[in-house]
Amino acid sequence: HAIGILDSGVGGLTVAKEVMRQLPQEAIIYLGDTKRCPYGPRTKEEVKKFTLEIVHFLSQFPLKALVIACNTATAAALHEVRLQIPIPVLGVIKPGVRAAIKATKQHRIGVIGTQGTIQSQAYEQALKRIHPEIEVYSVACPQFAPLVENGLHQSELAEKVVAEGLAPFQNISIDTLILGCTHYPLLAESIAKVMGEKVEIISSAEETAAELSTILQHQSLLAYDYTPDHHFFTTGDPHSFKKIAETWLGQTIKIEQA
Ligand code: DGN
Repeated sequence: HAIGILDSGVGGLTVAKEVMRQLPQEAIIYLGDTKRCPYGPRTKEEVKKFTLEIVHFLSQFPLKALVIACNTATAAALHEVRLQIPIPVLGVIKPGVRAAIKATKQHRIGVIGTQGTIQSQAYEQALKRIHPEIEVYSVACPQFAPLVENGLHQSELAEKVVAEGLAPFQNISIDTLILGCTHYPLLAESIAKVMGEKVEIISSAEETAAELSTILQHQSLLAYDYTPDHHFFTTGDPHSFKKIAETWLGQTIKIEQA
């Protein structure tokens, strides 16, 4: 049985990469809904519908756990997906929140994400539930994910767009910034450059993979002695997906159209 991972496009690969690193014996079945990306500007109902469709597609494979590796989809549909399938389902918001709480010293945390994620206030609520005194500054960066989807994350344009998107933080002092969209780790260099070295950048990938590992251990679901065969699907153009995926993952992959 494999680990299902879904995203609106290539963003969830940041989580897949970390799952491969922490759980190298596990097989992954990934779907990136590139054709319908970005999810950020869509309504909650629409994102929920798309997410359930992907879950339905992935359910044709034998899965032992599912990771919703998209913050927008986690905010819109995590609860619903958990009701629909009888396997452990993880989102990426809670793991990111936990990592940020561990990292912050001044209890002043910034969150960047899509409009959908920021409007849902999912981060704010989750952070304040653990630590009511925490100050949260949320900024939607709708231009970031499309940059990554178009393979422009290492361009000069990316630096300019990132600097503009993060401009609201010029007048706000934070010590921790949550990358509340799984596409953003691909822009981490430009983001770190703008924020400066005093701000710790948190991506939820590492913490999500760690949580997955704990769940598999507790439920005796870990794979052993196994050379995993990963499958990657995209609803969009397989060539551009493959290019971004192979550079990011550092290995060649098979990519199929879904
Ligand atoms: N990668 C997704 C997220 O984490 O929210 C969304 C990107 C998008 O669809 N705009």
